Amino acid sequence: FPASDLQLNRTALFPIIGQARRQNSHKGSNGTVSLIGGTTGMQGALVLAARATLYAGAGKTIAGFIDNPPHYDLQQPEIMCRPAQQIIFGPDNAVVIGPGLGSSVASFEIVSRALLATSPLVIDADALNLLSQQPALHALCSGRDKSSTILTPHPLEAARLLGCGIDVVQADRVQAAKKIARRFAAVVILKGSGTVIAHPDGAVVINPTGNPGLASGGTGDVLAGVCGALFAQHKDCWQTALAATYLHGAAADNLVKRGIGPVGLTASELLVEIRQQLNSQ
Ligand code: B4P
Ligand code: MG
Repeated sequence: FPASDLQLNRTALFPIIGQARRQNSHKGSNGTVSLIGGTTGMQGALVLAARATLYAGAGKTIAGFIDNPPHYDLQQPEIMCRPAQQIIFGPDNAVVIGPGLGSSVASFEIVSRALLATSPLVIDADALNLLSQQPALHALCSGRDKSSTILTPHPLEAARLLGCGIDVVQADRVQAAKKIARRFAAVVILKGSGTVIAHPDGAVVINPTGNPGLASGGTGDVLAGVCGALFAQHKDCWQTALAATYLHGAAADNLVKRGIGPVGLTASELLVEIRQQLNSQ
């Protein structure tokens, strides 16, 4: 994609959205996503992110729960549920870390392991909070290949990453996203109305899709899952961040057009719509 003057639309995102699958593809060639988080009381966050990976086309999804893993997801038995400690990091698995992760010692340790691995990595929620609190994690993040990490903060998480107030972030969202991208050497998706996507090299794009129907619990977890699935399939960090954000917002816009929201739109309802968006030409 071209850099800062990119008009984000379906045509620009053709490398990912509406692309036919190779006739002889198989689940191994459609990308594996491992997700880490879901502490007791927050398991739903990881489940939502894991379900989103399936609807966004991942070949294989493994959900690693930081404690008390469920045997399986009754509604989505395609997801393999494991203790987080059993997740294997490798260059071929995309990893989503953070939804419902908590801030225990075990959480810190697994975030370090994830940052040290070469896997394409999506860092969300509690993993972002650990990153902002722990200089050792910050150093590991900055040392990674900058085309292998996506950070997905909402404004409060962004404020923690920058060590400033939420009002400062919201007063200049483009600058805030750029600063985080540079500081952590990662592609940043600064969420909220007018989500800003920033590249560590300075490129910046404002996403045109999305609406206040997304302002409810779990929609951020769905976005993290979509990022993981597209990253696993297409490998390109920047394209993944742009396409995932666009698709997630477009799904919400289409639901609202059909009267499903904005009031009462649920994160789960985004899933089927995201699949439809991804397959439509
Ligand atoms: P948490 O308690 O950490 O919430 P969460 O678990 O991360 O929720 P979730 O994962 O579902 O949603 P997320 O925001 O990641 O913290 C929430 C707290 O952070 C709030 O209580 C508030 O203090 C602060 N906060 C969060 N967002 C804020 C904002 N925009 N302004 C000021 N304070 C904020 O992901 C939500 C998804 O929905 C994103 O994709 C986002 O882009 C989208 N979205 C939300 N509102 C939208 C809108 N009006 N228009 C378009 N898209 C919107
Ligand atoms: Mg969130």
